[in-house]
Parts: sequence; structure tokens; C-alpha cells
Amino acid sequence: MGTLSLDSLIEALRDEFHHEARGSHIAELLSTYARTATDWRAFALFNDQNYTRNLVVREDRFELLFLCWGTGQESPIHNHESQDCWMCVIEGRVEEVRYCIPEEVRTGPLEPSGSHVFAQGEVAFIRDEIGLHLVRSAASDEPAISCHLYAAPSDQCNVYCPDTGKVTCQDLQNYSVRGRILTTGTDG
Ligand code: CSS
Ligand code: FE2
Repeated sequence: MGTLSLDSLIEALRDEFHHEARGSHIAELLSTYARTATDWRAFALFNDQNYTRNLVVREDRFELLFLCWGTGQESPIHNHESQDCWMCVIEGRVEEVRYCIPEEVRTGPLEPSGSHVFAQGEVAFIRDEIGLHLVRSAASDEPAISCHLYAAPSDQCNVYCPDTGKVTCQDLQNYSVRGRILTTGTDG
């Protein structure tokens, strides 16, 4: 695969999800995009307070976002509501820490089952059968940007308290849509 623009990536994903989506091909598309494109810059918007979810496209079968991880910013430990989730690093390095899904009545701390640092062009994949994870910038002095493909889209996920395993449902809020910061009155 040569180079991919954002529009051609989206077209290729549409095509893929219109048929039987092939995971390895999707990972290859995302990786090619991450290694060759620069047209994500207008969509990758950081915020000092929290990591940001910057929506690029959302359709029935998938959504594509750029997530911006400032230094020290991380997601909560969360599930993916029966989604397939691909994460491809666009810039910097991103760490994924995985956890097993706790038993229903568990009340103790969650134990990590492993962690991995992903570099530019590397792709992580997770769904609920694999486990839970948290994601963060890997370096203390360098922010990171990752491209996330969720199939299908979701507005919510479950968030797990690391100390107790307690589960709460969290709304997933977008910070921007195609480069335009949303001002919905929430501090998302
Ligand atoms: N699922 C998290 C990011 S890590 S995959 C989110 O969408 O905010
Ligand atoms: Fe996730």
C-alpha cells in the first residue's frame, strides 16, 4: 500500500465495512495512513484538562476519531460495549494497560494483565472478550495522537474503578467534530 489521505482511508473503510470487514486489512489501512499522512493535523485538537476525542466520521457501521493524549493524560479503565476497537498511533507513543474483566461480585482492586507501548504506525485491537484497558501517552515529556476506529459507534462505555472494581456507565463525549470544537456547555 502506498500513501493514503484521510478521505481515501474513509472510503476504504466504508468499502470494508460494507462487505465482511477483514481485521488484518483494516489494521493495514490504519497503519499505512498513520505512516504516510499529515492531513490529520487539523482534526487533532488537544485540551489541557483531559484527553480529547475528535470525531472525523460516524456512520452506521463505524466511527473514526483522533484521540489526543497530553502528557500525563489517560483514559479510565473501560470496556467497549461489544465494539471492535482498533487503535493506531499517529504521533508519539501510546501505552495500553490491559485488565481482565472482573467477576460480577468482585470488590477488590483490578490487577493489570499486561501493558504495551505502541509506536507510530502500530495497531492495537481490543473487544470485550479480550478484556478491559486504559490508554495513555507513554512518555512523560511528549504528547501522543492515536486514530481510533470503533465498529459499531457507541455513545457510552462502562468505566471500572481501579481500587474497587465498581462499574459505572459513562457517556463518551467528543471534543471536536471535523476540526470544530464543540461548545455544548459541558466540560466533557
Ligand atoms: N475508548 C476510549 C479511548 S481508549 S480505546 C474512548 O473512546 O474515549
Ligand atoms: Fe478503549
